Amino acid sequence: MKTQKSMKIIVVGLGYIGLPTASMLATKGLHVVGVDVNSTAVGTINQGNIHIVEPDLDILVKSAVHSGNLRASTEVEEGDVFILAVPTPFQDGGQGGEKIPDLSFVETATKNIAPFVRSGNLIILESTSPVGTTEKVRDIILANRSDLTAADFFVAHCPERVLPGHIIRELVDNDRIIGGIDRRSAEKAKELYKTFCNGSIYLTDSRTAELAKLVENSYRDVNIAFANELSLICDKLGVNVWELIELANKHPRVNILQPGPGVGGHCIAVDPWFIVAAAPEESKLIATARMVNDGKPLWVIDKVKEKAARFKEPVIGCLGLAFKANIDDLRESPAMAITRKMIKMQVGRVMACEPNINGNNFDEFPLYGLQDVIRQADIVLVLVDHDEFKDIDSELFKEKVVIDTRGLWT
Ligand code: SAJ
Repeated sequence: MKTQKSMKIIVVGLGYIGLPTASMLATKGLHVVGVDVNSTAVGTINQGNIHIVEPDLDILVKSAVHSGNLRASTEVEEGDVFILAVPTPFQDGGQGGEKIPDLSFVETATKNIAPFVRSGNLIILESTSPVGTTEKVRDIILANRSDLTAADFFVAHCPERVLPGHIIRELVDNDRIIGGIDRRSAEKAKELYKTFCNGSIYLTDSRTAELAKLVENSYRDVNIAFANELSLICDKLGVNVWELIELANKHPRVNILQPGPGVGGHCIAVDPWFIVAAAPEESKLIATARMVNDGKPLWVIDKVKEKAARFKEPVIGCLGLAFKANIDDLRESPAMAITRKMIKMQVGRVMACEPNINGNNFDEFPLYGLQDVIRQADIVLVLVDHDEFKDIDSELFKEKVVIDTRGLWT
């Protein structure tokens, strides 16, 4: 049996999860090869640089590459452990209009590693996945390797749980769940994660681990939907939703989340659909929550249209485009969807401000500085609670119509 330090780990997918995990393992002294189809990203990483924005990731990658323990490549090779950290997006196609999971990246990655799997290897699926995907990974390997039996290699699911913006800290501190295809697989995966994870590591079977991850994000989605629904009710009844929530949360067993312009990102807006697609009849609450959250951007646009009707040539200042505060990630961002749609519908002249994005690297529509937007806008629409927006002098927007979807100034 090899010692941890002499083991070679192949990490497939060098995105927000794969790259931090690969770098963390490398800085703990393990030999890591990161594999990605994006040759530009591979080149960037091999120079010790990064292609994504995440606090402190640059330092970690630099030290991993300079230690000689992390190397990036576009080609898979033999190793002792394979970690799959590829995207699992969704696509339209459910019979009831629901979204269904797109497992093509996991399937392709598994087929790519299949020729390199040797007896005794461990394969870990990190990607958030529908129930049964870990078993599918095993079956794809077996279908591509008639010389191997299921007893020859180990397969486990270790879902990532890190919060974008805090990935490095949470990678080390968060508890982990590991679900093995069998007990031995889970135990082997635990040995590996123990090299960098300070949190507790809980072992279970692969299907429970898969569902636990989906449930965590669905729990948050349902709770945000409750807050978003309250914001609609409060608007109708003339009650300040932020004050309402603050007061209700004084109850020892109440903890309502915050309403917003909708739910974005590539996790919470996606993962609940994996449960709905698998058990549509049984997951009515989860599906409804998704629809409440997905309906919020349209509600915000209607609010803006209602106010804009008062002006002959309304100027609408959109504050923030990212899917949440203090990041530059635009994936599934409700702020982006709202801004884009208002431009398309010609609700008025839209001036967007996103302090975390350099306007020179963004060509979909022009970006403006904060002061310009506030000065020129008739309607100021707060879409993201970035720190930069928090301390604006309230005198500046005294005469303006303010629609604050994040409760930043209320
Ligand atoms: N949001 C609200 N109101 C709130 C909280 C969030 O409107 O009270 C919105 C945010 O603005 C954003 C969206 O929800 O648009 C999601 O943001 P988030 O911070 O709740 O979560 P993510 O998507 O950045 O990360 C989540 C995390 N999951 C949970 O907290 C249960 C993270 O731990 C997971 O690892 C990640 O999904 C993932 O990759 O699955």
